[in-house]
Amino acid sequence: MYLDSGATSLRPTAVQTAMEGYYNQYNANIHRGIYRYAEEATAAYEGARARVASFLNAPSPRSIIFTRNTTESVNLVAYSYGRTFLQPGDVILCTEMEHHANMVPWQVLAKDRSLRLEYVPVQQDGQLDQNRFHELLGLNPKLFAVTYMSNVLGTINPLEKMIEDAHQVGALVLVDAAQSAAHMSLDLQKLKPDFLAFSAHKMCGPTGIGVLYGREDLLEAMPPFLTGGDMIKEVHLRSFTINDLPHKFEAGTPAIAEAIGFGAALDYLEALGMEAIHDHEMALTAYALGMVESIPGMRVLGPGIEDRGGLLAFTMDDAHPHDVAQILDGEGVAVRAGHHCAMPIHEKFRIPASTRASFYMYNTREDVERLFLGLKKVQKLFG
Ligand code: C6P
Repeated sequence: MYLDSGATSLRPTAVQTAMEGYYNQYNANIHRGIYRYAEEATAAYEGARARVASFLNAPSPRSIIFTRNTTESVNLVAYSYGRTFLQPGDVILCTEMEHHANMVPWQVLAKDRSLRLEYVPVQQDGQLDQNRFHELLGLNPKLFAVTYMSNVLGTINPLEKMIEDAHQVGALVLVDAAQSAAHMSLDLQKLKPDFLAFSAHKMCGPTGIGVLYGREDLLEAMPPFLTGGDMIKEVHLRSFTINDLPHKFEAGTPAIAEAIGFGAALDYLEALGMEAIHDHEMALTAYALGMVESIPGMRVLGPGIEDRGGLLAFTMDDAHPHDVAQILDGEGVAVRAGHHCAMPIHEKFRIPASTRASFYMYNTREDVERLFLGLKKVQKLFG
């Protein structure tokens, strides 16, 4: 029983079928050949980009860059935007609940460019401290990097308002949508981030492909991240000209099969309906939260049901999270234990690690019941 979709989701066969279709029927590199298969492959790859753009209600496919994952998307912005446009003494704002992928690149950039890195604190209830956020906006930050949904606390941040407020002081906003893109509908023209990053593998798609959405005027102004084939228009011995968006940021042969598989994953998600997926997960999360009291010593991290998404990280008095996960594994329940690549938020709550169950559309109430039967066993052994 799989309760670790926060780490990576399961995939429908439609995704593998789409990838096999490419490998078996029209395998070719893209943007190069003029034979039929190459044209078919190019059309399928660019079709997947258009699919992503429509899924996000992005203004144009030109603003969708395929990367390897969320981590690479954030690094692209830190290197290309950060190293070009930020000056010593500029302030970058981040939050204490970020995944390392949306924290370490800013630490590196801050050190490299002598920037000031400030953090919006997390309150005991697992929410961002909005008063402190507004105080920090008084420093006129140039960039605010924030997660839509915490992979530990489950907190869904009120980003529409926070982005509006950050824009008021002239800050750009990068949203880490790694945990939210799979679970709720995203409308870029409503949310209005300047950059947004996520990975296909958490939303029924293949590993090895992710997305960076960027405002087109910003992407136009930014220099390429990686250089080589495909990102150029012309190359001479001592000079080159840069290709148009989005190819400017996609050097080398990309993950063609993965992009095509990702397109099929988005078809699958939209056929089910993002609202229906979200409602189903929230019903499971509410069911799970309702059972917490039956396990003495179980403490759930993060806010109440109305401010969270479909995951539940917790500690158990007297039992280490790794032991909890191991016993649950013995009961056939797969959960994640550790710091979930978010050490600072564990430090904040003075815990070394936590156990996390995360839900998706294929999980059922019976899965939640089995999780809690397993936790009863843990409690009996350690309690
Ligand atoms: N979190 C988890 O089990 P990548 O590895 O680049 O696809 O995604 C990184 C990432 C960024 N932000 C958030 C909020 C995330 O949750 C993740 C990935 C997984 O929680 C694996 S560590």
